[in-house]
Amino acid sequence: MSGIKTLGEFLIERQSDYQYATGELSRIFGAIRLASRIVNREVNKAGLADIIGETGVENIQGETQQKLDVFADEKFMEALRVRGDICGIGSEEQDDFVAFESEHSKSGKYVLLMDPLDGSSNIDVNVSIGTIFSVYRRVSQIGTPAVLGDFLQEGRKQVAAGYVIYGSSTMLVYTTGGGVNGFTYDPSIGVFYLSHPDMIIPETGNIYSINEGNYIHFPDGVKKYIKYCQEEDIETHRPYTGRYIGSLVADFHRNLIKGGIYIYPNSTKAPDGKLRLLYECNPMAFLMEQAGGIATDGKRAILDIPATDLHQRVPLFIGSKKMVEKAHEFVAEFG
Ligand code: AHM
Ligand code: MG
Repeated sequence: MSGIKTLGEFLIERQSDYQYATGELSRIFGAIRLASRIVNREVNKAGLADIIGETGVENIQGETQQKLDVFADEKFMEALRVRGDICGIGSEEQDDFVAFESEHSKSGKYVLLMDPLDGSSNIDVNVSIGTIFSVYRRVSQIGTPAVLGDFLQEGRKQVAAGYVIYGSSTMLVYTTGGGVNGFTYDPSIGVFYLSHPDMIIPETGNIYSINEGNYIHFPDGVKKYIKYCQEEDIETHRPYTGRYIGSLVADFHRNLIKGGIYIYPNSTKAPDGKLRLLYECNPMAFLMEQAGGIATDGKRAILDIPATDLHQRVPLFIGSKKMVEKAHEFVAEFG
């Protein structure tokens, strides 16, 4: 068994790398690991258990929640609440943040933001979905309830971020600022094993991922970049391959491994794009920068964008360094 490392072992080994090495981050990961195993079990039996389908309740963005979203939201919330290291949670599925009430939780030093089940429109067609999470140190006083300011921090302040992808295999990929590592889940014994150490995105690639059905609504710079991706050029290996799952975690994960660019731009239909800064873009941007790639809104680094609203949306250009830089050239020239 030499050389095989579990997520638990890896976290203990790396504990001294954290800026604040008190074991709390390891316990937070323990909660994430537990909740993701429970969600994984439900996702895998979704078709059998008839759990899929809509609850009919709309979330803050007016989108209809599906049962597994609610289930995942509850499981992550419960797992993190009982441990006391987190004083509050912001969730894409909740209108407002939740400040935990117990004295134990109030003395927690961290807040967590999450999209408990991203890509939920893919649940009933058996396509990969994911959980995205992001951890910050609170800015309010320890011992008091969490406040909005604890959640509205710049992405640059994240102490940890990651995702779980429920796919052909389930993986947990995370960073605490010292590189990106990926762990594959063995469901037969319930353990995550280190399978992708020190993940680095290729500097360039040949995959572009964007919902081209919205082409007509895109800004000119994005339209021209799409045409660039489709042109023939042997030296730059174009035309690129178009790959779009419509599930951010899955599109990101593939591009991280193979090299590529994912774009969810602003458009006439969605003036600020669709994706949420706090729940989706910041954690993915932290991971991407740690893997050697770039994440921007077309101009600014995502991690430097001030957070003003829990459900704030921003355009997202994320992926291989050279590809995102090329997309920027088009945006700068054509808008
Ligand atoms: P969700 O959080 O409601 O699931 O929405 C986010 C998802 C992303 O996973 C995905 O990249 C994007 O929405 C797809 O949107 P679209 O269908 O407009 O292309
Ligand atoms: Mg989402």
